[in-house]
Amino acid sequence: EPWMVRLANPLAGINGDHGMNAVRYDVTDNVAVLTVEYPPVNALSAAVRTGLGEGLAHAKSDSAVIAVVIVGGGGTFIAGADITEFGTEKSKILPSLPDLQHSLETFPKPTVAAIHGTALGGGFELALTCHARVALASAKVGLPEVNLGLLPGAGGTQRLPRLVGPEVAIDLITTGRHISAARALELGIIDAVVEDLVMGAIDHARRMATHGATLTPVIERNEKVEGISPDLFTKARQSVAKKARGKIAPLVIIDCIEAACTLPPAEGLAFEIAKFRELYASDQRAALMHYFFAEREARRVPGLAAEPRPIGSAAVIGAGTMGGGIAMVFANAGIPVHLTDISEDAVSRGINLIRKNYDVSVGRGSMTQATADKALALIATATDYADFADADIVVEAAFERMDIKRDIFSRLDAVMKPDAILGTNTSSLDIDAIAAATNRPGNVVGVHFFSPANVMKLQENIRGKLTSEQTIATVMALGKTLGKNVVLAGNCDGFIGNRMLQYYTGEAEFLMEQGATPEQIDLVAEKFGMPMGPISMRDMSGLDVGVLVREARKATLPPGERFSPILERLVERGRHGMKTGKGFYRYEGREKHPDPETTDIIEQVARELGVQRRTFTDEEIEFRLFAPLVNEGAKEIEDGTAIRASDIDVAWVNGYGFPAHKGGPMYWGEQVGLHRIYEAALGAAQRNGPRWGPGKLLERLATEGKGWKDA
Ligand code: 3H9
Repeated sequence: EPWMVRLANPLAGINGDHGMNAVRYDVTDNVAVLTVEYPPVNALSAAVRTGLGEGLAHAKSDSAVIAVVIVGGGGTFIAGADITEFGTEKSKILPSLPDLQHSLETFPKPTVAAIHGTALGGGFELALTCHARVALASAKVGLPEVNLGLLPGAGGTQRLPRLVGPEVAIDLITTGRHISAARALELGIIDAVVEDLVMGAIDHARRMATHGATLTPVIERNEKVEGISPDLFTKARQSVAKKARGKIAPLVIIDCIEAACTLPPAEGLAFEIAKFRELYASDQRAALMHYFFAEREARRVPGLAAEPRPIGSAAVIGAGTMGGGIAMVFANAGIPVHLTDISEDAVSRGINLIRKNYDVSVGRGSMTQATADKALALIATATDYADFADADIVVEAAFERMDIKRDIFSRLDAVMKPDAILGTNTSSLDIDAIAAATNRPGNVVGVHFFSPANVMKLQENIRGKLTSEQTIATVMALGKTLGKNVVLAGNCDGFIGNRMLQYYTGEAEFLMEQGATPEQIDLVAEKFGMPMGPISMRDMSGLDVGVLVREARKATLPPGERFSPILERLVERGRHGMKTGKGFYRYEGREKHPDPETTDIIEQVARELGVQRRTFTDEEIEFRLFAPLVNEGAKEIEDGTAIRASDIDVAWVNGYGFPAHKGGPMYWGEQVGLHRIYEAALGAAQRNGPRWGPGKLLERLATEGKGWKDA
C-alpha cells in the first residue's frame, strides 16, 4: 500500500534526517517562510512532510506570524511525492500529504505557495491547497502522474477542475504536460506572476492578511464544476482512448474529474483515493516507474570520469529531412547551428522545409511565433565547411553510404578546429571506419537521431573503438541540453535499436508466409501499444529502402539462413509502399486497404518455399513478434553493445514507440518470463536460422531463473 495509509509512525524520532532540517523556518515581516530544502527536486519525502507539518504548527501558534509562504530551496518548487519512497516504510510516516493539505486548507492565516522551477504532482497539489499561488515567469506547473501510470492522488483531479473547469483539467491531467506561469495565470491556476519570488510572495501574503481576505479553499469553489453536461465526458473518453494506446490511467483520470463534477467534495476526494490505489497496484504503474528510472540511469556511463566540453555552436551536414530536423533540435535548444549540403539549392530546400515545420508547430499551437522566430534566427546556411570551422560539434546526416561519409569526414578533419567533435548520424554504418578517415578518431562519435529528429526523443550515441572519454561525456551531456533521452551504444551493425528491429520486421514477414495476414499482424502490434504495426511501418518507410538495406545485410547471413522474399516480390511489382499508393496495403490518400494482390504474392511465396500455412491467434503473433527483440537485446548486453537492459528499453520507447506502459522490450520480456523468451529463441533458430537462437547470457539467466539485474 502506498504512503497515505495511516499507521502509527514507526520511524518517528529514530531517523535523524526527519524534521525541521529538510524545511527551513524563517520569519520576515511577520510572515513565516517555510523553505523546503531537499535536493535534488524537493520531493515530498518523509523528512519534508515532517518539516512542513512542524513548520505549519509553529506558524499557527506564533501570534506574531500573520501569514505563511511555502517556497522551494535551490532551483525548484516541489516536484511531487518522493517516488523513491513509494511502497517503503518512509512513505507511511505522518503527516501524510493529505494531512498537510488539510492543515493548509483550514489554516487560520493566509497561506501562499511561491513557485519557481516546477511545481509538479503532489507538489502542485500541495500548492492547490494554499490560499494563493504566486510564481516566477519562468516557472511551470503540471500534474504528470499519468506518466507514472498514476493519477494525482492528493486532490489534483478534484481541485484543478474547480479552478479551470473539467475540459481544461482533462487535457492537463491526461497528458501530464507542464504549463508556463503565463498560461497558469491566464487559466486562474496562479494568482500572480512576481519578479522577486520570496519578497513577492511575502507581499502577497501580507496583503491578504491585512485586507482580511476571505480564505476559501479551492475545494469549496464549485462554480466551474456545476451543471456540466455528461456529454463532455463521453466525448473526452472517446478522444482520450484513441491517444492512450492501451494506457489505463488517462481514462481513470476522466472518471475522477467527472466525480469532481457530480459528487460532493469529500466523496470526490474519496473516489480519487480509491482510484489512485487501484492504479498504484497496476502492472502499468510498475512498468512506467521502471521506465522513469531507466531514462535517468541511461545517462550514466560506468567508469566515465571525463568532464563534458561545453557545446556553444554546431553544424549539420546534409539538409534533407533528417539534417534539417537535427538543425532544428540545436536551434530549439538555443545553440546556433550552420546547415550545409552539396549545393545552394539543396541548402535552400532544406531551410524552406525547416520554415514549413516551424509554421506547422505555430499553427498547431505547440510553439509561439516568437519562439519559432528565435529558433529560426539561430540557423545559418553555409556551402563551405570553412564557414563553420570553429563550431564545437558537427553532425553529419548525409546519404547513408560509407564512401560519402568518409569523404565528408576527411574534409571536416582538414578544416574544423582541433577539438571539434565530429558526429555522424549514421543508423548502421561502422563508426570506426568513418573515424579512420580522420586524424582525430578520438573526436569521432555516432550521434544517431530518429526521424523526425525534432519530434522523436531518442539520441543514440555510439562509441567507436577510439572515441575519447571526453567526447562520450560531451555527447551524453549534449543529449540533456537538447531535451533528448540518451543511451550509449557500442559500434555494431544497427547499434542498439536497429539491430533489434530487423528481427521484429523479419518475424512479421515469416508470419505472413505461414498464414498470418498483414492486417492481423498490424492490429496485434497496435493493440500491444505500438504506434503503428510493423507492416504499415514498412509501407511508410518504403519497401524499396527495406530491400536496399537488406541487400547489404545478405552477405553477412550465415549458411542456411534467409530473408523472406515477399518484400522483393512486392517491389518488383512497383509496390514501393505508401509513396507509390501501394505496398503491402493499397492506399487512398493515407487510408489503407488490404489488397488481394498482396495476398496472392504471399501465398505464391509460401507455395514456392513449401511453407505450411495456418491461422494464428493474436497471442501467438504478439509473442512471435516481440520475443525476438528481447533475445537480440540480451545478446547486446552480452557483447557490450548495450550497457544495461534498461538502456534498451529507453531506446525502444523513444526511438520506436514501444509502449512505455509495458516498460520497454526488456522489461516486458522479464515479465513474460526469460525462460519463455529463451525457449522461443530455440524455436526461432529452428524455423529461421542460427542468428535467431539464444545467446549464453539469456541461456544462463533463463536456466537459473534470474533477471537482468544478474546479467
Ligand atoms: C505524485 O506526486 C503522487 C501524488 O499525486 C499523490 C500523492 C498521494 N521523487 O529528471 P531529473 C530525481 S507522483 C524522487 O534528472 P530534471 C530523479 O530521479 C510524482 N526523486 O532532472 C533524479 O535523480 P538522480 C509526480 C525524484 O531537472 C533527480 O531527481 N511528480 C522525483 O531533468 C533529477 O531528476 C513527477 O512525476 C520525485 N518525484 O527534471 C515528477 N523527481 O539524479 C517527476 C525527480 O538520482 N520528475 N527525482 O537520477 C520530473 O519530471 C523531473 O525529474 C523534474 C526535474 C522536471 C522534476
